[in-house]
Amino acid sequence: MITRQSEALFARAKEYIPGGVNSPVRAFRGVGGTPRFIASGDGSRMTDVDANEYIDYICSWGPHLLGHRAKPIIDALTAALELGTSFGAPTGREVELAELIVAAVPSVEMVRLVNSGTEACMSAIRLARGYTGRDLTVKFEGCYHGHVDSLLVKAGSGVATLSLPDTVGVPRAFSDTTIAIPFNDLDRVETVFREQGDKIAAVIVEPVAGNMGCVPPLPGYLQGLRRITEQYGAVLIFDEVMTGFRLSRGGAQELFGVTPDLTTLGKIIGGGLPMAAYGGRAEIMQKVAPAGPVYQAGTLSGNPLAVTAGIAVLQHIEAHPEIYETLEQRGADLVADVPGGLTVNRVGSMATIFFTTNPVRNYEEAKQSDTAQFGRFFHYLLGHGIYFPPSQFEAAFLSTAHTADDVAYTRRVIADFSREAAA
Ligand code: HOZ
Repeated sequence: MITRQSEALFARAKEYIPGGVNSPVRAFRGVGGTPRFIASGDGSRMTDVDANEYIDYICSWGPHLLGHRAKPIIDALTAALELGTSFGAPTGREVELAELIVAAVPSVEMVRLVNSGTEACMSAIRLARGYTGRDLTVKFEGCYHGHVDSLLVKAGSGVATLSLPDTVGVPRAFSDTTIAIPFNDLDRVETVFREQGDKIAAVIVEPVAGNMGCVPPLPGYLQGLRRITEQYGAVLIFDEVMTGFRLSRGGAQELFGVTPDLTTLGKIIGGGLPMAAYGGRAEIMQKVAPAGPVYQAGTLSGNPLAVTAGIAVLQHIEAHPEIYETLEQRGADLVADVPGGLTVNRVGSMATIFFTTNPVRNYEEAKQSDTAQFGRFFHYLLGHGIYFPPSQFEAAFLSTAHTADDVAYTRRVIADFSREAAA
């Protein structure tokens, strides 16, 4: 596979952009080699600047539920461009998107639009503090809620991929407000609340973790978090930036039947443009300025183009509820032939193949994976035109544009890799 143009661009990029990328995992440090610079995307495929084509299982890290250049999004954006790109004043389209989110996500009675998942989680935490008058946050090791100061403690995603100490640049006073405990361990949550329950403002969790690889909640875990937070008057925040509108129209909270107090959303609700949101019970959301005293603002919040793309996706989802059956089927098919000796975690259209024989239920277990072998797997797939996340600690995503043939081919290549690796 020729990668000359990508190599040249990467060399240039490193002169001007730290590490040559604008978000760390993209640099391929977890797997080695040169990141592919992408020229275009269409449906399930991306093409790099050397004209290599890949079946894309990153989907822009989640947003492309309908695949690249989905027609409803492109049509809506083309029309919207004619009207202007940003006004810094309210638009009817923001109201429309808010209504679509509220209609779909069980916990969300009111919603505020922001620009990134980081911003959504940061704002939700601040709101929980303002609402409860308490300072502490409980998070789970290996979960990642964006690069919010206090939430980088024991974070997954790029922090895990690069094995970085998680608090460089974060004042001790901020990280001291975070209690990080293992995912999927309710006893630890009980203990923490018994000891400091009256100081805890919020528990924030990815209901299906995606940033230590895909790690589903154990049966009863989310229900347990709901019960304990209710008992102690803490705000339960589901970070559904990855899972929102991916696992079902109502996200993981609908799938598992647990309603948090606040929810953060991102990725799919922007249809590939920068967009995120936080929302929840009206009583809590009414504390956000200017309705209430908890301040949060943004010049490009509710940007008309991002909102237009979001509306197009959410309307499509509303009109086509059957997409979730297709996504489930494709997800199941993708990992159907993964041989023993590896651990597959999958919920619907998000999945991770862990290079370990152990079950992976938390970050400690994810870290048992053979990351060197994962790197070989990644490059084998890439060499066969399949673009998986370049880190053991990320989830792969499918879209409705992935065909049965795409998945069957990928499945064969995964099986070939395993056979060759065992030989
Ligand atoms: N933090 C993202 C994955 N969990 C990576 C985002 C990106 O590199 O675009």
